Amino acid sequence: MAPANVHPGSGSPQQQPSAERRLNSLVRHLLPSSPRRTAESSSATLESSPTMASQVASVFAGIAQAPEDPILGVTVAFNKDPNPNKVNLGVGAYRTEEGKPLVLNVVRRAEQMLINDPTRYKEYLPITGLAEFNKLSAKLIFGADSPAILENRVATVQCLSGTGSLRVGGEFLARHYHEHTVYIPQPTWGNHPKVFTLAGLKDVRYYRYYDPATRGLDFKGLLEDLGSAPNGAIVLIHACAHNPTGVDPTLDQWEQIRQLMRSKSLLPFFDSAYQGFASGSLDKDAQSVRMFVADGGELLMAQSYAKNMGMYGERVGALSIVCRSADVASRVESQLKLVIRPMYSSPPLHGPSVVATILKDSEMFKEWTVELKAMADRIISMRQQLFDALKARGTPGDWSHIIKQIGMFTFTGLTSEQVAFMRQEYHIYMTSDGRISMAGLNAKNVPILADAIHAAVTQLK
Ligand code: PGU
Repeated sequence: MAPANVHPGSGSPQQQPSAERRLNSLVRHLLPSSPRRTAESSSATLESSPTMASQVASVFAGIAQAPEDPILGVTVAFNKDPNPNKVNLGVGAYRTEEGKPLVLNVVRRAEQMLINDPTRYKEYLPITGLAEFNKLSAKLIFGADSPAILENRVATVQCLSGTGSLRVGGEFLARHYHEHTVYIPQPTWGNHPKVFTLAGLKDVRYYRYYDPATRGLDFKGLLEDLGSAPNGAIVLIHACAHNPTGVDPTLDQWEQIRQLMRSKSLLPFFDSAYQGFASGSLDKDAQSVRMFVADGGELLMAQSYAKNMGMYGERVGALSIVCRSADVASRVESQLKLVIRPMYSSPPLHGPSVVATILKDSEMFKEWTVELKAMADRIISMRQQLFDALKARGTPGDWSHIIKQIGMFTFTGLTSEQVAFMRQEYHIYMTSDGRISMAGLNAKNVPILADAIHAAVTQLK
């Protein structure tokens, strides 16, 4: 019988590495034997024949199929739908009135400037990232005249967008903070509990936040739950434009939350993914954070430029830890480096260079705020259009929460059955909790959405 495992260029069976020979002999052993092998089949080897390779048990054979992500999986399903009129209101990503993703003009301009600069290299950044970007990011969220910045007691490290900032902050706390209980709002962005648990903060608990009856803040429940939290517990707070509910505390309520938290030494961990998107003003959307900094206490801040600068895929963000003194901040930074180095060594260069170019130039900064406000305003006008469209149809229910809620999302109150019905019948995609990304709406698809909601609430009660 001719040798069964000669691969073109691989030499005689004797010259093959022994592991490969053993594998090929295993393949021969597992395959049904044929007394008369043709020259073609006899020349097949493990590498050249996927069908043969697939008959060897994989070392990963026992792995279960993982479910799709509840948010990003909506886009996966949307992309598979061939219907030309489909609408994606799942992921929180801005779309223009024409339904297209947007790169801000000011971002294009900054990128062009960077490309035209022959002095720029692609060297590694330090573990902590681009120093200029870090300083500017802290100023953006805390305010240029923030006492914490002026007193040099903020440790800021560049991270992989908001998610990476939360993760690095979580791991830092798991290593160096005495309390591992973290409270997150009910409901919250679905990744929060996973990020914290995997960062080593294993005791994740919920505090009441949203009241489905009023479609507003459950302020009493929030105060009760934080009031009974163990002293020193970490509390995750959405700085503005709460995801998914679009419900934020008033300034007066923030002040009460601050007093309660400080009285129990609860450690605030702010997540700021939407600065500028709630009101259109960067300063206004940072008010909650600045109240907590003004009292001199400590906190963590995870910042993302995904939405407000449209830098989604560039993964630009920062983690700041506000400390009591410059000395503590410097030691905190040294420990943050030990969290980051074995995780991804150092962060990417392009995104933060673009952001820093914009933040440090007053004229470009101004241009950014105008573009940001235009995005926020378009979203606000979509709220009104959707509300009006439902009113015009006489859709049962009170839909005023659509115009009361703020930020990128409306938490519609639609049930998961109604959501499934709208996907099936109208090719409208949203997360199963009934959240819709207002940024995905435009004058063309608002009537389609309103028809779908009307049908869903009248047919499936
Ligand atoms: N925190 C909150 C409250 C968020 O809503 C998001 C993104 C992040 C952090 C993370 O943002 P990155 O800066 O991109 O890491 N939430 C969006 C985007 C899709 C997703 O789930 O990541 C959303 O649709 O909820």
